[in-house]
Amino acid sequence: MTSVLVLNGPNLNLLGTRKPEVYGHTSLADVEKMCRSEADKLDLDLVFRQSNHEGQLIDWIHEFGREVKDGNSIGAVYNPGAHTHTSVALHDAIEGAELPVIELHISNVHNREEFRHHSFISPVARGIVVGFGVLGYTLAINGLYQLSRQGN
Ligand code: CA2
Repeated sequence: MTSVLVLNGPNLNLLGTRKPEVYGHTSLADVEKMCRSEADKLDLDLVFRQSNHEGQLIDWIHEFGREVKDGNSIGAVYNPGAHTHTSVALHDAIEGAELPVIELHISNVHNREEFRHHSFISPVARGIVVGFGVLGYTLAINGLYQLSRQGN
């Protein structure tokens, strides 16, 4: 079965435990359930991962770049967390692995602090979903699926 990777960066394991006014009340485990239900509808196998470590995230991006090349995956929905605003290494990993990525943010980063307005990931993303809360994860899976079907 073809897979979709949903990747979460640093501190997203805290989802639903603090800052509900920004990120809502849903836990990462609940987000995984929502993603699994969306993937099931599209006949995709969900691979759901989170890490607080940049190198681990880079290794997974490389792994799934190979999976896409081998025809086993459509790519990744990726919430890079604060790495969005800091990481040239993750930008280079996505570009180098040629991994189709939908960049996702739960909050609208553009109506928050200035330092959240710049993304190192956006220039190498196929699409961006911002500000829809955790609903964005299912929208992004669907969008990535549609793009892959169009051969984009
Ligand atoms: O809005 C998003 O999804 C972000 O990617 C979340 C990141 C933030 O650095 C980005 O600017 C926008 C933060 C993820 C940490 O999430 C927490 C959840 C609960 C409590 C504390 C942090």
